[in-house]
Amino acid sequence: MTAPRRRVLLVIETADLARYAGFLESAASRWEILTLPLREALAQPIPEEPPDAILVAAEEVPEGWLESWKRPEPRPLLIQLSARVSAACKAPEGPWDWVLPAASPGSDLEAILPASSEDRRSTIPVRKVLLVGEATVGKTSLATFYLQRAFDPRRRMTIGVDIHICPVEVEGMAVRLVVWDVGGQRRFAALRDLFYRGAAAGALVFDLSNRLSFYQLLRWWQELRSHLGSIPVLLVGNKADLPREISRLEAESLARAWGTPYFETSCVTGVGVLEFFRALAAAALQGTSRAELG
Ligand SMILES: Nc1nc2c(ncn2[C@@H]2O[C@H](COP(=O)(O)OP(=O)(O)O)[C@@H](O)[C@H]2O)c(=O)[nH]1
Ligand SMILES: [Mg+2]
Repeated sequence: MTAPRRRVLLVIETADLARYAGFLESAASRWEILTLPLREALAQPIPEEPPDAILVAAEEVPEGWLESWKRPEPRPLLIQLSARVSAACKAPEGPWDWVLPAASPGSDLEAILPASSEDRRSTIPVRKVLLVGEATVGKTSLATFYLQRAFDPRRRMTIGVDIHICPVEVEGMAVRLVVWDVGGQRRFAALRDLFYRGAAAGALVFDLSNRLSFYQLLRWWQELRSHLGSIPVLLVGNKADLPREISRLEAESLARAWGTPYFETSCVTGVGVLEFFRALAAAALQGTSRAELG
Protein backbone atom coordinates (compact mmCIF):
# COMPACT_ATOMS: atom_id res chain seq x y z
CA MET A 1 0.00 0.00 0.00
CA THR A 2 1.27 3.43 -0.83
CA ALA A 3 0.24 6.44 1.20
CA PRO A 4 -2.21 8.65 -0.63
CA ARG A 5 -0.91 11.84 -2.14
CA ARG A 6 -0.90 14.83 0.20
CA ARG A 7 -3.76 17.23 -0.46
CA VAL A 8 -3.45 20.95 0.08
CA LEU A 9 -6.03 23.71 -0.07
CA LEU A 10 -4.42 27.01 -1.03
CA VAL A 11 -6.51 30.09 -0.29
CA ILE A 12 -5.21 33.00 -2.28
CA GLU A 13 -6.47 36.28 -3.66
CA THR A 14 -6.48 36.81 -7.40
CA ALA A 15 -4.43 39.97 -6.95
CA ASP A 16 -1.65 37.88 -5.37
CA LEU A 17 -1.59 35.35 -8.12
CA ALA A 18 1.60 36.64 -9.73
CA ARG A 19 3.44 36.12 -6.45
CA TYR A 20 2.33 32.52 -6.08
CA ALA A 21 2.26 31.35 -9.69
CA GLY A 22 5.76 29.85 -9.47
CA PHE A 23 5.09 28.13 -6.16
CA LEU A 24 1.82 26.78 -7.45
CA GLU A 25 3.31 25.29 -10.55
CA SER A 26 6.26 23.65 -8.79
CA ALA A 27 4.15 22.45 -5.85
CA ALA A 28 1.73 20.79 -8.23
CA SER A 29 4.22 18.01 -8.93
CA ARG A 30 4.46 17.18 -5.21
CA TRP A 31 1.01 17.71 -3.79
CA GLU A 32 -2.52 17.77 -4.96
CA ILE A 33 -3.50 21.42 -4.70
CA LEU A 34 -6.89 23.07 -4.82
CA THR A 35 -6.86 26.87 -5.00
CA LEU A 36 -9.74 29.08 -3.98
CA PRO A 37 -10.13 32.81 -3.41
CA LEU A 38 -10.75 33.60 0.28
CA ARG A 39 -14.34 34.61 -0.34
CA GLU A 40 -15.12 31.26 -1.93
CA ALA A 41 -13.19 29.29 0.64
CA LEU A 42 -15.29 30.91 3.37
CA ALA A 43 -18.50 29.97 1.55
CA GLN A 44 -17.56 26.31 1.02
CA PRO A 45 -18.78 23.68 3.45
CA ILE A 46 -16.07 21.72 5.27
CA PRO A 47 -15.62 18.59 3.11
CA GLU A 48 -15.96 15.08 4.50
CA GLU A 49 -12.41 14.28 3.52
CA PRO A 50 -10.49 17.36 4.59
CA PRO A 51 -7.16 18.20 2.94
CA ASP A 52 -3.91 17.51 4.83
CA ALA A 53 -3.08 21.20 5.02
CA ILE A 54 -4.74 24.53 4.44
CA LEU A 55 -2.49 27.34 3.31
CA VAL A 56 -3.98 30.79 3.59
CA ALA A 57 -2.28 33.76 1.95
CA ALA A 58 -4.27 36.45 3.73
CA GLU A 59 -3.55 38.48 6.85
CA GLU A 60 -7.16 38.71 8.05
CA VAL A 61 -9.16 35.52 8.22
CA PRO A 62 -12.32 35.00 10.32
CA GLU A 63 -11.37 32.96 13.41
CA GLY A 64 -14.65 31.05 13.27
CA TRP A 65 -13.71 29.71 9.88
CA LEU A 66 -10.33 28.54 11.14
CA GLU A 67 -11.98 26.96 14.19
CA SER A 68 -14.35 25.02 11.98
CA TRP A 69 -11.34 23.38 10.33
CA LYS A 70 -10.17 22.07 13.70
CA ARG A 71 -13.18 19.78 14.04
CA PRO A 72 -12.75 17.26 11.21
CA GLU A 73 -10.74 14.12 11.80
CA PRO A 74 -7.95 13.93 10.75
CA ARG A 75 -7.53 17.62 11.39
CA PRO A 76 -5.72 19.54 8.65
CA LEU A 77 -2.67 21.66 9.43
CA LEU A 78 -3.58 25.33 9.35
CA ILE A 79 -0.79 27.33 7.78
CA GLN A 80 -0.67 31.05 7.19
CA LEU A 81 1.49 32.50 4.45
CA SER A 82 2.58 35.89 5.68
CA ALA A 83 4.79 38.65 4.34
CA ARG A 84 5.51 39.62 7.98
CA VAL A 85 7.74 36.66 8.81
CA SER A 86 11.07 35.77 7.24
CA ALA A 87 11.36 32.22 8.57
CA ALA A 88 8.92 29.42 9.32
CA CYS A 89 7.41 29.70 12.82
CA LYS A 90 5.51 27.02 14.63
CA ALA A 91 2.57 28.77 16.27
CA PRO A 92 0.52 26.24 18.23
CA GLU A 93 -0.91 28.86 20.61
CA GLY A 94 -2.62 31.05 18.04
CA PRO A 95 -5.23 30.09 15.47
CA TRP A 96 -2.49 28.82 13.13
CA ASP A 97 -0.27 25.75 13.42
CA TRP A 98 2.44 27.37 11.32
CA VAL A 99 3.25 30.73 9.81
CA LEU A 100 5.47 30.55 6.73
CA PRO A 101 7.11 33.38 4.82
CA ALA A 102 4.91 34.20 1.86
CA ALA A 103 7.87 34.74 -0.44
CA SER A 104 8.93 31.09 -0.72
CA PRO A 105 6.74 28.61 1.12
CA GLY A 106 7.81 25.62 -0.99
CA SER A 107 10.77 24.22 0.95
CA ASP A 108 9.17 24.86 4.37
CA LEU A 109 6.04 23.11 3.24
CA GLU A 110 8.16 20.21 2.01
CA ALA A 111 9.58 19.84 5.53
CA ILE A 112 6.23 20.16 7.30
CA LEU A 113 4.23 18.09 4.89
CA PRO A 114 6.47 15.54 3.22
CA ALA A 115 5.10 13.97 0.09
CA SER A 116 4.49 10.24 0.34
CA SER A 117 7.38 7.98 -0.65
CA GLU A 118 5.51 7.08 -3.81
CA ASP A 119 5.49 10.74 -4.85
CA ARG A 120 9.19 11.11 -4.26
CA ARG A 121 10.09 8.25 -6.50
CA SER A 122 8.11 9.35 -9.49
CA THR A 123 8.33 12.88 -10.74
CA ILE A 124 5.01 13.64 -12.26
CA PRO A 125 5.19 15.99 -15.22
CA VAL A 126 3.30 19.22 -14.75
CA ARG A 127 1.76 21.17 -17.59
CA LYS A 128 -0.04 24.45 -17.57
CA VAL A 129 -3.16 24.49 -19.74
CA LEU A 130 -5.72 27.20 -20.45
CA LEU A 131 -9.47 27.16 -20.71
CA VAL A 132 -10.63 30.15 -22.73
CA GLY A 133 -14.00 31.27 -24.02
CA GLU A 134 -16.84 33.62 -23.13
CA ALA A 135 -18.14 33.99 -19.58
CA THR A 136 -20.70 31.35 -18.52
CA VAL A 137 -19.84 28.76 -21.19
CA GLY A 138 -18.82 26.41 -18.36
CA LYS A 139 -15.01 26.60 -18.09
CA THR A 140 -14.97 26.55 -14.30
CA SER A 141 -17.66 23.86 -14.25
CA LEU A 142 -15.57 21.61 -16.50
CA ALA A 143 -12.61 21.77 -14.15
CA THR A 144 -14.66 21.35 -11.00
CA PHE A 145 -16.67 18.53 -12.54
CA TYR A 146 -13.46 16.79 -13.49
CA LEU A 147 -12.08 17.21 -9.99
CA GLN A 148 -15.22 16.34 -8.08
CA ARG A 149 -16.97 14.19 -10.68
CA ALA A 150 -20.17 16.01 -9.83
CA PHE A 151 -21.93 19.08 -11.09
CA ASP A 152 -22.21 21.95 -8.64
CA PRO A 153 -24.81 24.44 -9.89
CA ARG A 154 -24.18 26.80 -6.98
CA ARG A 155 -20.97 28.12 -8.41
CA ARG A 156 -20.93 31.80 -9.16
CA MET A 157 -19.16 33.57 -11.98
CA THR A 158 -15.40 33.54 -11.90
CA ILE A 159 -14.16 37.04 -11.21
CA GLY A 160 -10.45 36.69 -11.64
CA VAL A 161 -8.72 33.49 -12.53
CA ASP A 162 -9.39 30.04 -11.14
CA ILE A 163 -6.48 27.65 -11.04
CA HIS A 164 -7.33 23.99 -10.72
CA ILE A 165 -4.75 21.26 -10.34
CA CYS A 166 -6.10 18.25 -12.18
CA PRO A 167 -4.34 14.90 -12.03
CA VAL A 168 -4.91 13.07 -15.32
CA GLU A 169 -3.77 9.71 -16.58
CA VAL A 170 -2.91 9.41 -20.25
CA GLU A 171 -2.02 5.98 -21.59
CA GLY A 172 -0.84 4.79 -18.20
CA MET A 173 1.18 7.93 -17.51
CA ALA A 174 0.28 10.37 -14.77
CA VAL A 175 0.25 14.06 -15.65
CA ARG A 176 -0.66 17.01 -13.49
CA LEU A 177 -2.51 19.75 -15.31
CA VAL A 178 -2.41 23.24 -13.87
CA VAL A 179 -5.64 24.45 -15.41
CA TRP A 180 -6.01 28.23 -15.68
CA ASP A 181 -9.54 29.32 -16.21
CA VAL A 182 -10.04 33.01 -16.76
CA GLY A 183 -13.18 34.95 -16.00
CA GLY A 184 -13.99 38.60 -15.26
CA GLN A 185 -13.48 40.27 -18.58
CA ARG A 186 -12.69 43.64 -17.06
CA ARG A 187 -9.94 42.43 -14.76
CA PHE A 188 -8.52 40.08 -17.30
CA ALA A 189 -6.28 42.66 -18.95
CA ALA A 190 -4.08 42.94 -15.87
CA LEU A 191 -3.58 39.17 -15.75
CA ARG A 192 -3.25 38.51 -19.45
CA ASP A 193 0.51 37.96 -19.61
CA LEU A 194 0.55 35.85 -16.47
CA PHE A 195 -2.36 33.85 -17.83
CA TYR A 196 -0.67 32.95 -21.10
CA ARG A 197 2.84 32.52 -19.75
CA GLY A 198 4.22 29.02 -20.14
CA ALA A 199 1.01 27.34 -21.25
CA ALA A 200 1.49 24.04 -23.06
CA ALA A 201 -2.01 23.67 -24.50
CA GLY A 202 -5.35 25.40 -24.55
CA ALA A 203 -9.01 24.62 -24.97
CA LEU A 204 -11.46 26.95 -26.67
CA VAL A 205 -14.76 26.43 -24.90
CA PHE A 206 -18.19 27.48 -26.15
CA ASP A 207 -21.76 26.81 -25.08
CA LEU A 208 -23.66 24.60 -27.53
CA SER A 209 -26.89 26.31 -26.51
CA ASN A 210 -25.54 29.81 -27.17
CA ARG A 211 -24.64 30.82 -30.73
CA LEU A 212 -22.98 34.03 -29.62
CA SER A 213 -20.42 32.10 -27.57
CA PHE A 214 -19.59 30.15 -30.75
CA TYR A 215 -19.09 33.33 -32.79
CA GLN A 216 -16.85 34.79 -30.09
CA LEU A 217 -14.44 31.85 -30.46
CA LEU A 218 -12.66 33.59 -33.29
CA ARG A 219 -11.48 36.33 -30.96
CA TRP A 220 -10.18 33.79 -28.42
CA TRP A 221 -8.51 31.76 -31.14
CA GLN A 222 -6.68 34.84 -32.41
CA GLU A 223 -5.64 35.82 -28.92
CA LEU A 224 -4.31 32.33 -28.12
CA ARG A 225 -2.38 32.23 -31.36
CA SER A 226 -0.91 35.70 -30.93
CA HIS A 227 0.32 34.94 -27.39
CA LEU A 228 1.37 31.34 -27.75
CA GLY A 229 2.07 30.62 -31.40
CA SER A 230 1.30 27.07 -32.37
CA ILE A 231 0.58 25.29 -29.08
CA PRO A 232 -1.98 22.48 -29.38
CA VAL A 233 -5.55 23.73 -29.13
CA LEU A 234 -8.78 21.78 -28.58
CA LEU A 235 -12.30 22.91 -29.36
CA VAL A 236 -15.01 22.11 -26.80
CA GLY A 237 -18.78 22.46 -27.12
CA ASN A 238 -20.11 22.35 -23.55
CA LYS A 239 -23.71 22.08 -22.21
CA ALA A 240 -24.53 19.19 -24.55
CA ASP A 241 -27.47 18.46 -22.23
CA LEU A 242 -29.31 21.64 -23.29
CA PRO A 243 -31.27 22.35 -26.52
CA ARG A 244 -28.73 23.24 -29.17
CA GLU A 245 -28.11 26.35 -31.18
CA ILE A 246 -24.99 24.82 -32.74
CA SER A 247 -25.06 21.45 -34.47
CA ARG A 248 -22.24 18.97 -34.18
CA LEU A 249 -21.70 19.32 -37.92
CA GLU A 250 -21.22 23.08 -37.70
CA ALA A 251 -18.77 22.79 -34.81
CA GLU A 252 -16.86 20.02 -36.52
CA SER A 253 -16.44 22.08 -39.65
CA LEU A 254 -14.92 24.92 -37.59
CA ALA A 255 -12.64 22.41 -35.88
CA ARG A 256 -11.54 21.10 -39.28
CA ALA A 257 -10.83 24.62 -40.53
CA TRP A 258 -8.67 25.30 -37.47
CA GLY A 259 -7.11 21.85 -37.43
CA THR A 260 -8.20 21.16 -33.84
CA PRO A 261 -9.84 18.08 -32.35
CA TYR A 262 -13.46 18.61 -31.28
CA PHE A 263 -15.20 17.45 -28.09
CA GLU A 264 -18.72 17.75 -26.79
CA THR A 265 -19.20 17.80 -23.05
CA SER A 266 -21.81 18.29 -20.36
CA CYS A 267 -21.10 19.12 -16.76
CA VAL A 268 -24.61 17.93 -15.90
CA THR A 269 -24.50 14.43 -17.38
CA GLY A 270 -20.69 14.25 -17.35
CA VAL A 271 -20.59 13.12 -20.96
CA GLY A 272 -17.25 13.75 -22.64
CA VAL A 273 -15.57 15.46 -19.68
CA LEU A 274 -13.01 12.75 -18.84
CA GLU A 275 -12.26 12.17 -22.49
CA PHE A 276 -11.68 15.89 -22.96
CA PHE A 277 -9.27 16.12 -20.01
CA ARG A 278 -7.31 13.12 -21.24
CA ALA A 279 -6.99 14.69 -24.68
CA LEU A 280 -5.99 18.01 -23.11
CA ALA A 281 -3.29 16.28 -21.07
CA ALA A 282 -2.02 14.40 -24.10
CA ALA A 283 -1.92 17.64 -26.08
CA ALA A 284 -0.09 19.40 -23.24
CA LEU A 285 2.54 16.67 -23.13
CA GLN A 286 3.18 17.23 -26.82
CA GLY A 287 3.32 21.00 -26.44
CA THR A 288 6.54 22.52 -25.20
CA SER A 289 6.25 24.08 -21.78
CA ARG A 290 8.16 26.18 -19.37
CA ALA A 291 5.79 25.10 -16.65
CA GLU A 292 7.59 21.78 -16.22
CA LEU A 293 9.17 21.99 -12.81
CA GLY A 294 9.94 19.68 -9.94
N1 LIG B 1 -27.03 22.80 -18.33
C1 LIG B 1 -25.72 23.00 -18.15
N2 LIG B 1 -25.28 24.06 -17.42
C2 LIG B 1 -23.94 24.23 -17.26
C3 LIG B 1 -23.01 23.32 -17.82
N3 LIG B 1 -21.77 23.76 -17.50
C4 LIG B 1 -21.94 24.88 -16.77
N4 LIG B 1 -23.24 25.17 -16.63
C5 LIG B 1 -23.83 26.34 -15.93
O1 LIG B 1 -23.44 27.50 -16.65
C6 LIG B 1 -23.15 28.59 -15.78
C7 LIG B 1 -21.75 29.11 -16.00
O2 LIG B 1 -20.80 28.12 -15.66
P1 LIG B 1 -19.30 28.48 -15.27
O3 LIG B 1 -18.58 27.19 -15.11
O4 LIG B 1 -19.25 29.44 -14.15
O5 LIG B 1 -18.82 29.22 -16.61
P2 LIG B 1 -17.45 30.02 -16.89
O6 LIG B 1 -17.78 31.47 -16.75
O7 LIG B 1 -17.10 29.68 -18.31
O8 LIG B 1 -16.41 29.55 -15.93
C8 LIG B 1 -23.36 28.06 -14.38
O9 LIG B 1 -24.65 28.42 -13.98
C9 LIG B 1 -23.26 26.56 -14.54
O10 LIG B 1 -24.03 25.91 -13.56
C10 LIG B 1 -23.51 22.19 -18.57
O11 LIG B 1 -22.77 21.36 -19.11
N5 LIG B 1 -24.86 22.10 -18.70
MG1 LIG C 1 -15.30 30.64 -14.66
